Amino acid sequence: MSLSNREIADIFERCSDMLQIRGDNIHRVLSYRRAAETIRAVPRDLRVISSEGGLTDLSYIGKTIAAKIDEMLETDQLEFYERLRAEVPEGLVDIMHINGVGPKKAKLFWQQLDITTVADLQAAADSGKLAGLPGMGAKSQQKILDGIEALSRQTGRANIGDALPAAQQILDRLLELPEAQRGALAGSIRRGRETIGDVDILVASDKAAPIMDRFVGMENVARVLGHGPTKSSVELLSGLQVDLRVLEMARWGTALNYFTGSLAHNVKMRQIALEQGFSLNEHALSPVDENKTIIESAEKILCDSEEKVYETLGLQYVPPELREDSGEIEAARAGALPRLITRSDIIADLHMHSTWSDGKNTIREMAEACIARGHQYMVITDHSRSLGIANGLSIERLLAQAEEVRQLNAEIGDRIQILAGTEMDIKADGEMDYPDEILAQMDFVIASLHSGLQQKREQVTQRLLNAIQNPHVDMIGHPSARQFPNREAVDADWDAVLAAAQEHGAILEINANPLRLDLKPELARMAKDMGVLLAVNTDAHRIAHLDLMPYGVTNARRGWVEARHVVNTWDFDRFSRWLDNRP
Ligand code: DGT
Ligand code: CA
Ligand code: CA
Ligand code: ZN
Repeated sequence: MSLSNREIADIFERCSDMLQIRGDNIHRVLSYRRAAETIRAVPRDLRVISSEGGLTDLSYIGKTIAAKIDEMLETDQLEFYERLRAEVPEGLVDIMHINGVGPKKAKLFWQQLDITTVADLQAAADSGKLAGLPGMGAKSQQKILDGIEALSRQTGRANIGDALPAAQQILDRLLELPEAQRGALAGSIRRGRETIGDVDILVASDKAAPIMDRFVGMENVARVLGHGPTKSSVELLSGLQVDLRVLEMARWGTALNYFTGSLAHNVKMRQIALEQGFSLNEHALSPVDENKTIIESAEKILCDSEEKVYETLGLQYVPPELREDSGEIEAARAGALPRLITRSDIIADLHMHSTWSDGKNTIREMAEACIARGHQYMVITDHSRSLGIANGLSIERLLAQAEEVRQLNAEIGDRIQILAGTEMDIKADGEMDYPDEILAQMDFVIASLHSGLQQKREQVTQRLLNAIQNPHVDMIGHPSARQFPNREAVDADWDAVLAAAQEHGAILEINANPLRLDLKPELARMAKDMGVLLAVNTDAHRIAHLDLMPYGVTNARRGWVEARHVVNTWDFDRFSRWLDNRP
């Protein structure tokens, strides 16, 4: 592990906050804050800048800060920060950012009431203790409570890219226990939603106690919210809440079905069960009489698999990603569920970056990594010249890069086909960032929105249409430009965009990065219904990002997408024939 620019900036920001709480000179406080801002805006790796001796050329970075950056680059930590943390409880940083608090009050609460976490603060405000402090009153106390509530709304849902690895790790830990017969993630995380309210885990066992004990005793648990024989809940240090339920193997199917949800899917399932004379809950299918009352004397049907639940009700098995009551039950009844795409259908990645723009690995490294992941072909698509912040390529550099790609392909093309592409900016004024005669020389052209994302619907739609109608553009990257948690999708006339993509044969991307997942499932579903071509790509900026593909596949599955709708399931012959038929 080595610290990224972003992580180094975050550490300086926290140092600044802690110095401010401690009451240090404001110039010192600001020097760290400005350094953090500079680092966030730097388009190049600090490691490279440091190796060139260029750190102190950056604004607001003098010798002291540069030495601290070097220390972090070399040791992955900062002693100054560690010393500050020993002195100022780190939870105060979160407290000072609550609306209505600030550094002075954070310090006051800490010194007068020993408050060091947001939870402490909430408890003190709830019991009226804050109002008695100097400079405080009932009004300011209420304002703080409102601020805490706003904060919890903001951080209320975790991104699946954070929640899934954490959840999987917990499940794996529990399954190490000999008492655990079987385990699964349930709830929204199993359905693959983009954001997760809390994580739901089910374990089958005859002996719940050791499983519950290990769960509440994990080292990353911040608070135990409940610890019982069938259900426990914890809050992790990351803030993520996790529910664990332990049940007997014989009821696994009904339980997993119930706790996977969604609520709306469950409601429909219960209706269907009732129509067939059963009451369905997490424990069993219980026969009912004409008044829908459970017949106690009748034998209940236990299901040890989900398949059995659906089968008993005369339904096709519904994959979790479809369980949103958006037509899946009707389709399951008619035997008309789609054959959803899987990760193994995907044999190429059409969108990735290299050190030529803002990627962390060379073209050769990316190629070797794609080979290791079993891809048959790949496209290098660095940013274009307008995107200065991402070190976008001038025309000269683009052509030089294409040359390098073709040389590498000549060298290792027996192991993977490497195509020379670009992720070209659709500029804010609607122009393409490279002229047609340059695009004509590329193997594959992505066009993406990166700026002007607040523009009005007509303008954004027109920009997307310009790109789709350009005969050299093969694909629109992350079409709505949404980013979790804060960046909303652009406002566009999607009916018009999808229709144009269909007409001109342009591919729309399903970007697999969990912070994007764009097209979103609803739009992906509309697109494939209209016959628009799709592609699921990682948009990798480093080797590790190539492993984000499953998030894109899950997102596609939530859009009812099948392998036949997705071009990077095609073998290379078919894909290159398709390219040959485009300008
Ligand atoms: P989340 O946590 O907000 O991302 O969404 P879910 O779907 O994971 O919701 P959660 O954790 O409250 O509950 C997990 C599943 O349990 C939910 O999808 C359906 C089921 N469930 C929860 N409460 C009820 C209920 O009152 N009735 C029924 N039929 N099912 C429920
Ligand atoms: Ca949940
Ligand atoms: Ca839950
Ligand atoms: Zn990209």
